[in-house]
Amino acid sequence: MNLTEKIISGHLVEGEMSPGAEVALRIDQTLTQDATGTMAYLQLEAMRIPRVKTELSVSYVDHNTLQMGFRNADDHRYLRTVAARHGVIFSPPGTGICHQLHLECFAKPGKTLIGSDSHTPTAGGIGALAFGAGGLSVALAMGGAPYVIAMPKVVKVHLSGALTGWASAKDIILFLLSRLSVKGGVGKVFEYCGPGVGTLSVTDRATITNMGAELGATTSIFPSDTRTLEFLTKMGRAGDWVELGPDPDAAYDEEIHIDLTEIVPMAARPHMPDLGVPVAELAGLKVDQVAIGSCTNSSYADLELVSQILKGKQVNPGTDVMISPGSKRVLVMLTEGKNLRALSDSGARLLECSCGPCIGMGGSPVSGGVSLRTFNRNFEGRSGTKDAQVYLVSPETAAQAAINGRFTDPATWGEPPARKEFTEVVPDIANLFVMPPADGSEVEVVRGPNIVPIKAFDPLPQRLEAEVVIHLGDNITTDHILPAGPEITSLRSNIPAISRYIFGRVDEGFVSRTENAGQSVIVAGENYGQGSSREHAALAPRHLGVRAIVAKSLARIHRDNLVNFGILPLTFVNQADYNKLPQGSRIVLDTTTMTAGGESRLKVGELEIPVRNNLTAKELEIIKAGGMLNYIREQA
Ligand code: MIC
Ligand code: SF4
Repeated sequence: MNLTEKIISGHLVEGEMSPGAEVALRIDQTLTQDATGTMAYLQLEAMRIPRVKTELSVSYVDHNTLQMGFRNADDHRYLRTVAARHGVIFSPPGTGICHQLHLECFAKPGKTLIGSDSHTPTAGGIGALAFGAGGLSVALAMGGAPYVIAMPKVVKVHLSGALTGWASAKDIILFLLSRLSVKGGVGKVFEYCGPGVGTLSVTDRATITNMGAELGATTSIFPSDTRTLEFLTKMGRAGDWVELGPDPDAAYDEEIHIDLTEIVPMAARPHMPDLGVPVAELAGLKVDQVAIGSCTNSSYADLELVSQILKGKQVNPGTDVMISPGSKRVLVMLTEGKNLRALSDSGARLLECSCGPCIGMGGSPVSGGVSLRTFNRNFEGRSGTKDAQVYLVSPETAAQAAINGRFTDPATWGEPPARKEFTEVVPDIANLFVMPPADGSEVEVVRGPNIVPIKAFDPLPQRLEAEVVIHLGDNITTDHILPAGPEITSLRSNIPAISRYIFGRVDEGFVSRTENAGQSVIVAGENYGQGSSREHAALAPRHLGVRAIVAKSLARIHRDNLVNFGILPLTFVNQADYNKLPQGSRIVLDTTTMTAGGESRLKVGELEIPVRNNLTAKELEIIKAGGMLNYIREQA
């Protein structure tokens, strides 16, 4: 067996491990973050589950930590109290980014983890099998339910050689993305192996598994070896180590070879993570902003390296440079290793240990500005500035641009400094988390006025008559559907309010048109719903009356979120029919004759358009019931 199959078979509750078939997995750990967590815990409460049944569940607050106005602060108080009541560890704002903290403090090789954030596969860097999921799926897992996925194909990514010069782990994944595209990983797990693996540290590996999300992959994973043991030992968790890897004769569905000696510094151009080119090709381009951090590149090793590059230098006066450490431990290590001084003296701005500019929580670039970010997504407008030109780069490339104020050719950078993974003695950090009481039943859950309970949805009508309210292209992200930023994200626990922003940056008339339509349909091209796991991108459209998505293809997590909230995910049988459903068309669908995984016909006037549903029998039942919460109630 390969490593993925080993962990899946050890957690298999139901199903068979043949690609595409449904498998239900026992989930050992869960994580949530604040922007998706409020909804997840409201759902946990709605399911009347008194205490979580997982080995470990953690609630992180890292996305919106600004606490501008009461809404955001109230959300944090709700998360704090609901965690204590239900046996969940609470990570207060400022402690760090969920994925970096989880890697340092909780992730274990061989364990299963689901998180209400698409970058949960970061924990694959330590050998955990980790999936991003919608909040409702995470709530169900906290309640002890298995997590159901389509058994992925397992891709062997064979790494040989070692990185040279200024190339880093980030460049490996940017290279892979440029080769495979943002939909190249759909339905697949990327399992890394080969002699190159041992040359990469755990945080390097986590950078790669983190951005496997941008490939659309189900997840990515590295073996657990002596580097993993070293990392866990430094984090004071040697006892969590087990050696794990594929059998020597393991079979895979596909194979990719990467010779690490051939990797060069890369930059993903605006506005997609798969638009990578060698940095050398961009030499000369002026850079207005450099942002270093995010769950992709905010480890001590990354920031220590940046500090070595910036040491004794001044950042370019025309470039705004900001740095967010991934966790308090990273911050303390930087302080104790005297690296913070070098960063501060360079003139860079130091931000809180949180997601920050990555999701547009401040740090927006200037109008039309070029921003270099060590992050994982450069979708148009995500930075908060619609016409900004965002490039994704490694910490090395970012630091060089910070000094030079422009992209320069790596051939001119001289000798790269050695990467240091840890300080001599890794400090033990006190009071990072708030532990739940042994019995939380007396804890009062405090809800502010912005926390609105979720209303029940009606079942799918037997005859669905609906209007096509928007006709979209390929690769529509959840950031297009529901933008982030402080103003909108503070409404994540208030569906009626947040639904006013659906497609706001794409089409201002969307909300009123959809409300007027009563029942509606969205038509899209390939890979609809890629990116974030935010279930609000399904829940809020459902609130506005959207009953079906008809697309050429759909991204995994978003598709599951659509099912959870009773929206039919349909795909065209003939891709050419995509043009036959323009905005304003009216469709009729007889839902009584629909069969799981079968074809149905959309009637559009005289025309009949065949569509497929790819749903299991249970998923079809869930949608017919009007969504998962209704379904659970019916079952009970
Ligand atoms: C993101 O990177 O897009 C986010 C913000 O972390 C999202 C979660 C969210 O929208 O709350 C994700 O990746 O799932
Ligand atoms: Fe936070 Fe950005 Fe990572 Fe999402 S991608 S979890 S917003 S740091």
